[in-house]
Amino acid sequence: MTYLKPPDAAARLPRRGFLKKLGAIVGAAYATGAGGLSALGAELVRMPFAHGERRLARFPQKRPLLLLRSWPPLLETPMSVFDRGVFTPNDAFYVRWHLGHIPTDIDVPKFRLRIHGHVKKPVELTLDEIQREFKAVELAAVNQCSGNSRGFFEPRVPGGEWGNGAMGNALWTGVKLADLLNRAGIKTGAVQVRFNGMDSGNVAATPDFMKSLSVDHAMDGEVMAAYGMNRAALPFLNGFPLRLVVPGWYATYWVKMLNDIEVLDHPDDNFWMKSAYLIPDTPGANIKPGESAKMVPINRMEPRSFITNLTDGAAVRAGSSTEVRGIAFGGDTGLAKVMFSADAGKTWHPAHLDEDHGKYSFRRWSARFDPVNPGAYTLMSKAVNANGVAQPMQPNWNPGGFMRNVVESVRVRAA
Ligand SMILES: Nc1nc2c(c(=O)[nH]1)N[C@H]1C(S)=C(S)[C@@H](COP(=O)(O)O)O[C@H]1N2
Ligand SMILES: [Mo]
Repeated sequence: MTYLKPPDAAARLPRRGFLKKLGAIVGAAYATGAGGLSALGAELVRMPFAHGERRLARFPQKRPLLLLRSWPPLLETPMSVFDRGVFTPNDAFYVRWHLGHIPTDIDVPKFRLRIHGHVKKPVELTLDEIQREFKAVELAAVNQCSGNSRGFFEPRVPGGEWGNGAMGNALWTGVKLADLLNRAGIKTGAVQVRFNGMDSGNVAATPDFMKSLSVDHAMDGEVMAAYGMNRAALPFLNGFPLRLVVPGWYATYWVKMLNDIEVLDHPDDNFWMKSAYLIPDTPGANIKPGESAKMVPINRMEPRSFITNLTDGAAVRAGSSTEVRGIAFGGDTGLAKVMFSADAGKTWHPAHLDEDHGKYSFRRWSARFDPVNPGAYTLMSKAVNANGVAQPMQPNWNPGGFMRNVVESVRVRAA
């Protein structure tokens, strides 16, 4: 798998002009794509919610992306990208980091993945050993931030005000986490496995970003340590040289720049497990504002679907047929069907599903829209997954702004 290796032994995030370009403004060409963005001159694009003005900024190895925060970076994928195909190109893939110190320079031969803790034999592996000594596996899977679409929450909640583009789908290449753990040998009494990356806070008091999975989950044969993304090395900002892939689970567990795996004989009570990323333990993580509930760590994803070729305000021809298309995913399982409505959810028709890239992948869907009469139409799509879970018609709410998966609508005009 030499094609996955960076060109130089010492991989470096290209820095030339980087800081100068931070916040760089690009032309309105990018601002007019599908997905509810509208151009505000050449300078800004606007997400369809309050405080939704965004610049497009260029970061290393990335095309211009919607800028939420320059450092640690929060970069969102414009929805128009999702209309081009079910695999999100690496240079368009969204970016989310919590902590200020992110390595920009990695000496690959010196890189080591440590596996230690409650194991029979601690091990240290080079990237080369991981690539040569373990069986390579590939899986298409959606990586979605827990807070994707938080900007739409009403009442508003604190946190990054993402539109719908804090998600992406890639073909991940790597090794089974179970194979890595078996090399070290898990001791009886182990309960969780904790993952840590090479990033850290700028001050020592900042809790290091670490996430844990149960031993059973870590050993399920699906969770991967990936060194390839769409058959290329991971971009730095998406976790070069190695990241965890937790199919069907929210991206907070997909630890980037993974270099430390610790098997624990007790439940992890670090800040990022105990205090952050908690959801109400209710269906759809849904509560009323002000209500309290038992809180649990966020976990499995819910089904979602989006219309990608038409945006709010689009004009179509009355008396003729328009193709409506989009993407959908089942969350923690495959997609059973996508339903399409052209009358704000009164009647639904099954959409056509394109090629299946596996149960954790985006899948393309399409439907015909035949407006007989001129006027306003509200288009909707609803994904139903293989467990029979459907997107709800009412948005969920919780104080973290997590797990939005309501049926989205696009209002168009036939003339
Ligand atoms: N090391 C490290 N891994 C991390 C994070 C982080 O801050 N540090 N953030 C997590 C969160 S909350 C998200 S949404 C995803 C984002 O993945 P991406 O930047 O590749 O899109 O990375 C996850 N892995
Ligand atoms: Mo996230």
